Amino acid sequence: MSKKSPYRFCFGPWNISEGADPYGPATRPAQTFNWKLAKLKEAGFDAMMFHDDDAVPDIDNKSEAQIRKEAKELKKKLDDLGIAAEMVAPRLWFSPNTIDGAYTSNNPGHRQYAIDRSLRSIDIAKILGTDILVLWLAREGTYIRESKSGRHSVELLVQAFDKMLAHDKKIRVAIEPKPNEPMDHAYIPTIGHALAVANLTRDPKRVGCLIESAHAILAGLDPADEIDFAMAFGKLWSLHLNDQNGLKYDQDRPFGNTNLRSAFDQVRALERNGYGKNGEYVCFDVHPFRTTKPERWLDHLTNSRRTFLRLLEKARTFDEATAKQFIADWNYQALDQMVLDHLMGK
Ligand code: XUL
Ligand code: MN
Repeated sequence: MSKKSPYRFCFGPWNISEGADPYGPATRPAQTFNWKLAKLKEAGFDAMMFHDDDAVPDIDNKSEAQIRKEAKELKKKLDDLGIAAEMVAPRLWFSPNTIDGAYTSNNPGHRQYAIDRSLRSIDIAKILGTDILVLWLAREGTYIRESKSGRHSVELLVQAFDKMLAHDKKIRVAIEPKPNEPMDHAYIPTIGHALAVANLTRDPKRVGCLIESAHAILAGLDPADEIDFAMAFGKLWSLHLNDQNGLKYDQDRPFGNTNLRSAFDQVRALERNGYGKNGEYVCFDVHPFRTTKPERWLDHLTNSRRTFLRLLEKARTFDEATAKQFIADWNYQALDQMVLDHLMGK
C-alpha cells in the first residue's frame, strides 16, 4: 500500500444503517450515535458527515440557543475523540413542511422553513469547524410538470442560496446533484447544472459541488468525467464514492462493487486533479447489505476504503508512458487491453 496517500476518509451515521427498505423493516438493531463515532475511529476513518439532525436530533423542536448549545457539546465530543466534522447538510426531505419540495415548494411558508433550517445548519457547521454546507436537493423537482415553473424554480433556488451565502461570509455551499429519486426529474440533476446555478448567485466562488458516483451513473454520466469537469472549475469540495448497477433506484453499493474499471477511472481522475490537497475528504456513501449481520456492520465501509487504496496503487503504477504512445498511435485497442491487464494483474 502506498505511503504517500494524502487521502483522508469519512462517512455519515446513516451509512451504518439498519437494513429497512420501502418493502420491509430493519434487519439489525439500531445503534447509538456514540457507538457509531467509536466505530468510525476504530475503523481508521478521519471524519464524519452530519445531517443537521444527526448533529442536533429533533432540531425542529429546539430553539436557536439550544441548537448552538448541543452543537458545541458535539464539537467537544468530536475533539475528544479526534474526529473532524466534514460537512453539515440540512435534511430537507423528511418534514411535513417539505412534501412539495423545500426551496421550490409552492407554499411560501414551507420555503421559509427550508431557508431557516439551512441557516441553522450553517450555524451548526461553523460550530463543528467545517465551512461546507452540503445540499442534496432531494425534492426540488416535480412529478407534475405543470405544477411548477422550472424557470421560477431556478430563481427560488438562487434566492435561497443567496440567503445562505449572506448568512455567513465563509460558508461554502456544495450542491450534491441527483437526477431522480425521490422525484422523477430533479431540477439540479448534474454537476453542469449545479455549476451553472452557482454562477447566478451573489458569490459564485462559494458555490461548488459534491459528486456521488451512483448519482452520476443514474444521470447516464461517467463519474470520472464528472470529477474532471468539476475539478476543471476548482469546484469539487466533497465526494461520495459508491457504486450502482444500472438505471434503478439509488443503490449506494460498496465502491467498485459493480464496475471496477469505472472505480479505477474515478481514482485516476482524483489523482490527476490533486483531490484532497486542499483538505477535501473521500467519503463513502454506501450501505450494508440487508443480510449483513451486526458484527460485520462496518465491512462495506472498510472494504470501500480498501478498494479505494488498492485502486490508488493501480493508478500510481499505471504505465503512463506506454499509454501515451498507444494514444499517439490511436492504438486504443492496446490501451484498452493494457487497462484490463493492469487491473487483473499479471
Ligand atoms: C441521497 C444521498 C444523501 C446525501 C446526504 O441519495 O446521497 O445521503 O448524500 O444528504
Ligand atoms: Mn450522497
